[in-house]
Amino acid sequence: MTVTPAATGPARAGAPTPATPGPVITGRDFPTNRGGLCRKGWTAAALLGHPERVTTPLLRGRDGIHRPVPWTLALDLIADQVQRTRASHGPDAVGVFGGGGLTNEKAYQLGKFARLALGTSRIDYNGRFCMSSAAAAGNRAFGLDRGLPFPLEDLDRADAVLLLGSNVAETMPPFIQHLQGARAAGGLVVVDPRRTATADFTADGAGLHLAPVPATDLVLLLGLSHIAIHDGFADAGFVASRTAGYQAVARSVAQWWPERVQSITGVPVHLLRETVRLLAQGARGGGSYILTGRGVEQHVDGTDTATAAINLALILGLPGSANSGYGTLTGQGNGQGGREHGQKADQLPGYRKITDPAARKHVAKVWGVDPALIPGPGLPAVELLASLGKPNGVRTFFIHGANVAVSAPNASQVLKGLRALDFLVVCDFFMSETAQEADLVLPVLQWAEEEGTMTNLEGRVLRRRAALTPPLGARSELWIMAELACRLNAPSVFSADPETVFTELRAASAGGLADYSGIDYALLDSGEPAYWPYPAGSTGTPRLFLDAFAHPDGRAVLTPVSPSADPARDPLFTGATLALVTGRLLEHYQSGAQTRRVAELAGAVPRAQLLIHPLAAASRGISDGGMVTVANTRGTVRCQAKHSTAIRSDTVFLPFHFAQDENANLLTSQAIDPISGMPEFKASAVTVTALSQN
Ligand SMILES: Nc1nc2c(c(=O)[nH]1)N[C@H]1C(S)=C(S)[C@@H](COP(=O)(O)OP(=O)(O)OC[C@H]3O[C@@H](n4cnc5c(=O)[nH]c(N)nc54)[C@H](O)[C@@H]3O)O[C@H]1N2
Ligand SMILES: Nc1nc2c(c(=O)[nH]1)N[C@H]1C(S)=C(S)[C@@H](COP(=O)(O)OP(=O)(O)OC[C@H]3O[C@@H](n4cnc5c(=O)[nH]c(N)nc54)[C@H](O)[C@@H]3O)O[C@H]1N2
Ligand SMILES: [Mo]
Repeated sequence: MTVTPAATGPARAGAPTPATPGPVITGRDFPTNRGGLCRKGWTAAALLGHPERVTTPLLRGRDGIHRPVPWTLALDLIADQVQRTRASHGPDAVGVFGGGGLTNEKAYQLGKFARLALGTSRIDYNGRFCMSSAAAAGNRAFGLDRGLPFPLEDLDRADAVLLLGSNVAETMPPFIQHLQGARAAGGLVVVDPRRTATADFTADGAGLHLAPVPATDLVLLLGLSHIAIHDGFADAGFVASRTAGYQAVARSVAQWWPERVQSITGVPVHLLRETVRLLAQGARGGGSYILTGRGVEQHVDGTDTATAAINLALILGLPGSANSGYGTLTGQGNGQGGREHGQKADQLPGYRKITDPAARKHVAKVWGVDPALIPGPGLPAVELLASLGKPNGVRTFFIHGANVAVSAPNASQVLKGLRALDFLVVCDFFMSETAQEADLVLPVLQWAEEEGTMTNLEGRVLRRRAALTPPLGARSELWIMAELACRLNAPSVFSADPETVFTELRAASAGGLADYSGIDYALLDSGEPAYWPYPAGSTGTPRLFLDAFAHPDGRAVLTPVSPSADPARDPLFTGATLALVTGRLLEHYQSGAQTRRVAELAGAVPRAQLLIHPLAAASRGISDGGMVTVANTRGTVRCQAKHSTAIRSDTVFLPFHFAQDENANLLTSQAIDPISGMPEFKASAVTVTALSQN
């Protein structure tokens, strides 16, 4: 491809001017974290002026080396490439991958950019890997998905909290304070195959730790529902007046008697009974909550498992009460808002369905286009990535805010796909492993440099203020989209100004499930809490479902679910294989693209370690600190072993924060949950072998 250099020019249209913080509440008063930050939070500032920051567009030459090019040239090149791809392969050969870390404004505009400027249906995002199963279960049961349908502070007064597959002590340290009440009442129950730092909080009479065989949580939850019903703990009044589907669920759990559940999950019957007793007792006292995390959701049956957790909560009468409930703990910075406004394959802004004619009509009107111009549903993330470079697949790909070369399942196949593309554009501020594969890297702004809004795990919309001037050469993604839309003669308007985009988002979301129409920047700046749905003229909704659930008849729906033998799932525990569980460490964030660059964090945990029980290690001749290979048909990881009695002896654990041959996702599979599209991140069969040291 021939390119003609053009002048960069001094204009920095995409760079916002730092704003003075408004008269907002101070960090220490903020109820969610009470001013507390975890270690990553305190060190995040180290990344802002980092020497490895990308500060100019970089074009990869034939020799594979990235060299600076001016912005005008970079944008012209992209527009030209998009047009060629569309002309030869059709609009769906252009694809977009977004991120749950993007502000609401960027996530919204990215969805619109894909559908109108690129004309493609092929957009999805990394939240598919994160919140999709819980979201699908929430929609199914409640008719609406907001991670916590209540303010986090409500937990403080609870007597019992059942925390399934979540290691908040490492992944959300400020959250721990909200478990104090349950601990004091002896009612904290942590379900994790590892004795995590979170499970340790149940010690000394503070509660229970259940350590099931990985991927058996669905059975565990069916067993808990069985006990709730058969031991007389069901809340008959609530079930009759506020739910539908109870009878079918009651029938379906009849076969999951406690001893059978013990034999599959390994959790003793008395602990199952005690868990139900604590929850039922709590519900009659200070309150009870059931919370799920990625450990139970990131499975091929993640939606059904989250559904089983909700069924249990409904049987006990927890949701919709003022002091009890069910929730899922949302992960990424904008994991909530990022899943509401259109960067999902099947979604339009305001949590609308792209297949719903009324939704298309509403959004098309706001965008000033014919509804027929909005493409239909695209492909969920795993399938989208699997289509890269394939016949009828995506050939020109945009990535905004994800490091898929490390974080997506079956990473070696993903890398192959990235390399098979005709053209890859990656917007990032670092040369992540994914950016290294890009034909063009576009340097964008970091959190402290941009204006916008985020929606937290409670559905509370928050303002993000620009506090720093970005490096010369970096641009906002809104500006990049606006410039490209202009070059592609896109219909509608693409603004580079966050407040203008937010105003449009409000109109697009009006009347949808996630209605933001009554929220504006002035309201957010005033410090008034803004929980969605917040229709114009209302004062928002801190607590959902108190009077009605979001289904048309106002009832919550119990759906019978049962374990099935999914042929795509790795059979666990055959021969000498161990179950590989992946997850997080306190010191690192996600693919490590950011935290491996912070000296303090990289120094604390410089490389991947495989947690293995001393018994499993001994039978394989693996020493503490010795090197091992962890392998299956998809790939091989080489790393150090660390003996630990805090893990089941049939299970090993690897964090997914590391790259190259320490990347845990070399081992995970692309098998997905048929309802949510969530991949199986949490249970892979592996063989572990000592590497002979010479
Ligand atoms: N330090 C740090 N904090 C983070 C992040 C980070 O990368 N680093 N990422 C953020 C994001 S995006 C997210 S989504 C959240 C995730 O937060 P969490 O959900 O707390 O994180 P994970 O470590 O992925 O998984 C939680 C636990 O699930 C357990 N687990 C694995 N398999 C199973 C199973 O089959 N059953 C059960 N019951 N448990 C299982 C693991 O042992 C692990 O301890 O954290 C957020 N916070
Ligand atoms: N094996 C295994 N794999 C997993 C998981 C697991 O538990 N186990 N968890 C999954 C989950 S829950 C998640 S959320 C994903 C996370 O996976 P990723 O989102 O791929 O992980 P990050 O490291 O956060 O990558 C974000 C990238 O975007 C850049 N970035 C940050 N902010 C912005 C922005 O505003 N704009 C742009 N353009 N770039 C930005 C960062 O520098 C970084 O390179 O990983 C998933 N993968
Ligand atoms: Mo996540």
